[in-house]
Amino acid sequence: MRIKEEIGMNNSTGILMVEAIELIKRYDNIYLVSHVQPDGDNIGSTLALAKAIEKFKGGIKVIKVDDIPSDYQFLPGIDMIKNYDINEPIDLLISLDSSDLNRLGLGKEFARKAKRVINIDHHITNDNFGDINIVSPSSAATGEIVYEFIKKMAVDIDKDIATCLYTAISTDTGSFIYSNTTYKTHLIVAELLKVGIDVETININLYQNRSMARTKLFIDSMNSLETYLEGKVGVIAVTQEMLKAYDAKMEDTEGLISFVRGIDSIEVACLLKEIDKNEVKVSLRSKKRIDVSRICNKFNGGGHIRAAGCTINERLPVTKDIILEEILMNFR
Ligand SMILES: [Mn+2]
Repeated sequence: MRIKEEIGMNNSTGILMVEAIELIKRYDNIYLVSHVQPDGDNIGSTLALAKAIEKFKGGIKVIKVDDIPSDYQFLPGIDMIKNYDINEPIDLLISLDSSDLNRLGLGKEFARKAKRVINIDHHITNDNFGDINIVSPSSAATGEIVYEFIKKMAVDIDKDIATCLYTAISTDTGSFIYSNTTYKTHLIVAELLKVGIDVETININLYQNRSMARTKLFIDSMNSLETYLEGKVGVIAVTQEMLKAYDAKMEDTEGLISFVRGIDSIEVACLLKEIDKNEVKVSLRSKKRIDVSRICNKFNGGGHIRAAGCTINERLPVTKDIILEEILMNFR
């Protein structure tokens, strides 16, 4: 009993969840959406909530706003993510794991059309774009909030839902080692394991499934590593040319930046992803003291203290200079 109480979030979050569930009961045309460039928390928490609402009242639609990386194709309910016509009636849009409307890609248009928007997220930079905002920056993953939400709905967490939630929480905590991991994280995951999910298979799918193309991309980009401040800052880059050479996609860079942060001297790791000639996506990770969400905020990006990102519309070498200057300033 005591454990159940401890997992629960604070009162105001609970009230917001009750209000959100009332909207789910009231409306017919309900859509779920998450951000572009989907990750495990995005897809896992979306499918978990989709399956729960399916059990709760049925008729839920999940909007596809980007391609699904191959790592997550094993997830139960992955086929629920589809293209939908913006001209269909839409009453309620539930956004997951997205800090602002722009991150939703074409989901933004659905948000504009919807009568109500529920915003469920854990990014500290969330701008509360919803009519109901269930935003909990202390949660390691949106999957943790969705776990609470499904409990509030009084929907039974079955193996499929638990598999999706485990994936969401495991990926956003780097397999439960990042600083966002709390005792609540472990309590929730303990509840998920109780359901009898196949953790071994999930972990092989998530972490022991790297293609050879991706491995070669890793080796090549690690060769581009440059360090600054006596090895405290590490920068690597992935160019379009490299992707072409290994027939890889930008999503294949997943895990690269953690590898750089794993170097003993590194405090800030930076990955530069060349999307286009004049568009570079910057990913930052820190180890102990630098708040990288503050750095990314300056360039209209966002994220978390130890993991953040932004986009800079410059050529790759120029972007490197701009972001490096900002990073180095944070060490003063
Ligand atoms: Mn997340």
